[in-house]
Amino acid sequence: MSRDTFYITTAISYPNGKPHIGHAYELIATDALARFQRLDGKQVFFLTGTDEHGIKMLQTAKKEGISARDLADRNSAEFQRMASALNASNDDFIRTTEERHYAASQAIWKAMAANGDVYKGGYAGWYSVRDEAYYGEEETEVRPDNIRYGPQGTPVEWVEEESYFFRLSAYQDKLVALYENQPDFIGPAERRNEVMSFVKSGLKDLSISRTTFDWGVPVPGDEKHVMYVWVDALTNYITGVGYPDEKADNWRFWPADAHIIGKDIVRFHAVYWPAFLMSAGIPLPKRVFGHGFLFNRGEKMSKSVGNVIDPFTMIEHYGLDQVRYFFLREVPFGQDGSYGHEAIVNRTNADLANGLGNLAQRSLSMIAKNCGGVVPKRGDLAESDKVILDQAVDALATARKAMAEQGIHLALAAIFGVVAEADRYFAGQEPWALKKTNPERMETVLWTTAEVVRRVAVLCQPFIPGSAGKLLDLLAVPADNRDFVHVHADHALVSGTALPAPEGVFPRYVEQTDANA
Ligand code: ME8
Repeated sequence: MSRDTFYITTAISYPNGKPHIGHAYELIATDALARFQRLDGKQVFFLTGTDEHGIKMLQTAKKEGISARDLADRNSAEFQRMASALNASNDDFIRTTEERHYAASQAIWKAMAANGDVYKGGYAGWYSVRDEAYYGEEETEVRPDNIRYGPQGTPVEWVEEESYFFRLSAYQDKLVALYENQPDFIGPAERRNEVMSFVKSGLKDLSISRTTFDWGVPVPGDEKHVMYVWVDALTNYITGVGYPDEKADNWRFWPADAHIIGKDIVRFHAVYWPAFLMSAGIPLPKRVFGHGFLFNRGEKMSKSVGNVIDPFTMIEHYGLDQVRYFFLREVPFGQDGSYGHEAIVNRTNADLANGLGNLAQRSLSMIAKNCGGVVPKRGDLAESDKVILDQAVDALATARKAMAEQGIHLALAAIFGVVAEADRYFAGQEPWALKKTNPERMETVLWTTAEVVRRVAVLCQPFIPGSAGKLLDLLAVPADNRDFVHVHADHALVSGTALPAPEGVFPRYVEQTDANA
């Protein structure tokens, strides 16, 4: 039986610096996935937050001459500000320094220990502070600069100290069985293959505590130790829905339907996390999806933009929905992508300003001028009208299938395919010529076009929520008639309904020619 709840998370970001475009990208994509399910009738819980412990935080704070807590407070606030600036619809924002999270982390630790999977020993091995990860010697290499590096290209250091261990080796077969029995557990396929071969090559027990610093969650019963940052970080996903109180109202959202993370941290989510959960007797998430990395093409973005790696500047310069649309449509979700000024301008001008925006503006201004500012009269529908109207309904089915597998770009391609088709329909019907020859037919063509715009706008809400909402306002669609069930013809525009004065929703980006810009 399929559940009517849907729980989705982003990774929680290290607040050792300000948020960058990679963080924004993950949040935008996860927001689109969350909004899609909400509009499709699910009860959604969407969690994001900040991962505030670990040596990386401590070292950065030292460099800046402040405490780790002050650094976390300052930058976590920036991450929260970014979430609002991106119009993210997260239901909660978790910080791992919160009381509730200490309780959850200590509870899962105790459950793993009670299951016999935690023991004390001595750790001696390589550690990367930048990745906050332990690596086997065979995964590291000494480069010509005489520094030893880990598999993600970050320097590693030798660590030797008393430590608690998690019996990860005992979970090797269970993990392989999980990947085999639940082939959707890891996506996309490349990530699944990587994890599968890592696990099959043999798992060693994992060091899960540190004694050389105290910025972390204390190990229950042995407070000289703090938990390895990834043990507490991964636990955020259950803290967020009430663990260890399994009677908490939000606990019904567990297990998570999807953890959306970057490809660099798939190992933690697809190997350590399910092993911890199995050990603690907690159900496993349904899917871990590793998206690609974004790279600035290196080109100068625009004279006036300055450093557009900063998500705030980017939103201010191009517009929020333009930025959201660009990343979601341009980068196949799951693959790496690059961004640059020209690519953003070309994509958003073509699809938003000249595409959807122009179609809405042309049809709505004709309606304002020629139909008395009300939804035009719908006469008998011709075959061509029915075809384009049906395409918008079909796009929902295509988008639903794509979004179930995080194919965000494919969903958008289907929806904007309808826009392109509707543009051809509008041009082919020549409503401006019908005005003299057949005004009734003109009204039907304008009704059909406006109705297609309505359906497309409903479908666009997860991706460009603000602009899609404005389009629906221009069509006088009531706020409670905007879910995906309303895409259907039963909820079509009613002739005679008064419409507000049309206005442009997607301004065209114009290059600034001013030499000082
Ligand atoms: O890894 N492009 O935090 P983080 C796309 N705290 N995604 C990127 C990116 C880029 N250039 N750079 C980073 C951590 N990301 C841990 C997670 S979860 C229990 C703990 C993604 O701040 C990255 O892959 O380094 C990760 O999913 C997220 O941003 C946070 O990265």
